[in-house]
Amino acid sequence: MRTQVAIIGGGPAGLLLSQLLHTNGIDTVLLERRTREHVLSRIRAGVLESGTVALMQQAGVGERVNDEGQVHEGAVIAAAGRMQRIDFSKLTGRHVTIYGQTEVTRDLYEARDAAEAVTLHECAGVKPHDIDTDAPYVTFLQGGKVHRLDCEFIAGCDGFHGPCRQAIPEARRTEYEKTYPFGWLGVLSETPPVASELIYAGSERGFALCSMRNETLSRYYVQCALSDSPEDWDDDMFWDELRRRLPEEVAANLETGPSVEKSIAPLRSFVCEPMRWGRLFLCGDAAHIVPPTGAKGLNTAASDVHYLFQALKAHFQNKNDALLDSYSTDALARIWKTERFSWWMTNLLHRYPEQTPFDIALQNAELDYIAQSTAAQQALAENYVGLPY
Ligand code: FAS
Ligand code: PHB
Repeated sequence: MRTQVAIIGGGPAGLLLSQLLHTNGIDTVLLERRTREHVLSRIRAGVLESGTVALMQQAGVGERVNDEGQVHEGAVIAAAGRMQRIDFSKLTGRHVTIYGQTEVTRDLYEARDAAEAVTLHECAGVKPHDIDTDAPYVTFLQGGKVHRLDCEFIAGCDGFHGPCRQAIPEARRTEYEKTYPFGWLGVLSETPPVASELIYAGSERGFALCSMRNETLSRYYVQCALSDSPEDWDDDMFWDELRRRLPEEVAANLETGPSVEKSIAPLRSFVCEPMRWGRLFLCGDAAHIVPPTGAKGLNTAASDVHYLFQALKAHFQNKNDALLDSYSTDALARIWKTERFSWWMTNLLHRYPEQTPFDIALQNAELDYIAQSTAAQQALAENYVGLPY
């Protein structure tokens, strides 16, 4: 089997890259470890930057997100006794779109089907080879047989636990990591959202987030202990704790119902440098992770895809490798800014186990500053809607 670009991983990064390359006549084969149903069962991100939506349109999958995605022109920070709306449109002229990652992957899978693209599922033992030569290849097990896929480039879109990052020699990799002493317990409920915009709440009991997928599907999160498991929280316990962390006037409007999904995600900041080794290019969670507080995970995978797509297009169409050579530097410059913003939003709104009164006073001073300064609100807004590519 041969292709121009082998893509390892069928999450949003791999699917979006394969579809963008296809629209420019560049052949790909995508190798995914899990079944399509499993990939589509994941409940993850919900907020799309305008750049991510633009990439979906460029990839020919912009119709449903345009029809069903909800444009949000602001969000509320509820902490320190106040509800502070951050007006994205007024402060930046831009907005975000509420559209679940599950739907993004669904749209991309359907586009790959329509293009009769080669997307192989249940591929086991996927392994990149000879990445530091001009004839790399990938081996994998599928249907009880070992297969070899020869290619010109390999895109490592295999997420945090995939094999591609490890294919870069350990001695040449620099990995930066920060783990947070708490997680997020997330609940999906078939109930109307408590508010028309997202509410990021900080309280002495910890962080909470009120989000949604559409007018009848709500997504809520509460900060929880790393030692917790979803089974420790029955629905009533979750709703009671969420109410305690919200302003009274919001809690009074909360419509509860049975959870249709309940999961805990640990919070971590992680960056691997470089993101390229020979003919292997890392993309998305394979290279970096952010705490979800800034709604950046999926969107930073999308910006990596933008840089890698432009670089591969320049190679195949103009025999120009300048963008391939600058890919890691270009992608990391934006990634580190999203790491900073996600870390900053997390510090602003979460309660840490060993927090001192001084730490809490600093949090409140930051919240006061945001409430009183248009410049501070603009800085938050321009990071949240997405920095330029
Ligand atoms: P993904 O992890 O989505 O996709 C990688 C793919 O590679 C997977 O399908 C995996 O099965 C496949 N793979 C792995 N190993 C392989 C192998 N050996 N061979 C072949 N395939 C392999 N971001 C937000 O913005 N907001 C959120 O609320 C949010 N919540 C999250 C909750 C959880 C539990 C997690 C894990 C992440 C969350 N994220 C959130 C971040 C998330 O959305 C990621 O940023 C996004 O999925 C990144 O997309 P990919 O880079 O494609 O990685
Ligand atoms: C979500 O809707 O899942 C969501 C929204 C904003 C975040 C994180 C998650 O910052």
